[in-house]
Amino acid sequence: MNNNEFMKNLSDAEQKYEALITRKNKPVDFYNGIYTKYENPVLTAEHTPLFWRYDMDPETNPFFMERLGINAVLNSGALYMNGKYYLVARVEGNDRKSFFAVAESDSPIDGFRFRDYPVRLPDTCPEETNVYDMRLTRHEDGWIYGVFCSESKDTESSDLSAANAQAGIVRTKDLENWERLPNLKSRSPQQRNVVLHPEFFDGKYAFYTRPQDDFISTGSGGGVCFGLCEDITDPVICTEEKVISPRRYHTITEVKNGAGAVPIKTEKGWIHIAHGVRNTAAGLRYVIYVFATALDDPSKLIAEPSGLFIAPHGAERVGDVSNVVFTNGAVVNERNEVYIYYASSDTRVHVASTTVEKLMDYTFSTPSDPLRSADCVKQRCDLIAKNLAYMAVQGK
Ligand code: BGC
Ligand code: BMA
Repeated sequence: MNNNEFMKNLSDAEQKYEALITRKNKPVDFYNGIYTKYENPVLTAEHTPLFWRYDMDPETNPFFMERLGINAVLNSGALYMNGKYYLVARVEGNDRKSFFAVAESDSPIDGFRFRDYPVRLPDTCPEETNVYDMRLTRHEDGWIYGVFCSESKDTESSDLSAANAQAGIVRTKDLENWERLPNLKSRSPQQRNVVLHPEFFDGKYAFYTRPQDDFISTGSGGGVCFGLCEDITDPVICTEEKVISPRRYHTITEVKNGAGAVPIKTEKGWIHIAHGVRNTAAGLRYVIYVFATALDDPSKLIAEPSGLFIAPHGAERVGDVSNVVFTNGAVVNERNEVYIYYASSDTRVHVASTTVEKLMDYTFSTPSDPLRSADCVKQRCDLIAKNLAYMAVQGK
């Protein structure tokens, strides 16, 4: 390839990149009254800077070829701070290793641009092979914590894919310099989907955990749990991990569930946006659901609207791990707007928007799951009867 061709390919790629980053997002024609969905994902592999992927020097890269491709940008922690929206995304290289990178924008729905370098996480665990799914908690102690999954090979198993998942912890003030703390210690051999509660409880740090017996299967793990920790610099769960959102037979949480975004504090309780998993002939299906816990006791379940909150739709259904939506970040701005960042099929990040008021109405006025078809029919007939009576009075 001659130099002119190199320059042309580079300039085409640069133009496409700028057009992608500056592209405006708009709501799609989807209505459920609960949240708005948007046309474009907010982050994709193509949102990563060209200089992360290409060697820009024609001498060493005569064909303007991707040298270190990016496969996907997914599960992203989120923060709203000083008028800006920050996403700490899970970026996965073509080599299947994930890392974290900060993207920021003045708008919650578009314009996200990655910083020049990914997060250079302090490398303190020689056995750690992969890191992913960071939750960002702005804690009342003044730090921003990132709690993520630190995955290592299970050397005791003869199964090559057997792994060990632990909760890694970092903290920062600026999303630029990260201090790594020891991994969280709990009685469970496996921990993924751990979230730090933003406030002290009983003077202690509080974690949402998800104990599992095994890497993939929860075994005796009963669901999303709550446990306390005295010292964040020597993080040990010192209380029993109490189940707060149990997984249940024949529901969207049958196989697994896990905390998602850091809970949102509202007048009526802490609202948790979590994920539930069931097994199907086509593999695991991940959906997002909501539950609420008491303001004075974030381990006490006070509401759980029935069923799923966000499910994969249309193109969201297809990707590296199809039929998955997953969230680990949501923000609230000063206008009480809520932006939920969720990834589809382990491939790209979308946003759904609502308000605190609507989220509260959804959480506290949606009936809960009666758990049996017969009772679900009864629940629906009650709604139909109420509506028909109301419509008759209205003369419709
Ligand atoms: C993958 C995660 C996945 C987990 C359990 C990990 O190796 O990186 O995306 O959630 O396995 O399947
Ligand atoms: C995991 C999560 C996510 C992922 C999901 C679906 O258990 O921790 O990383 O989105 O599986 O593959």
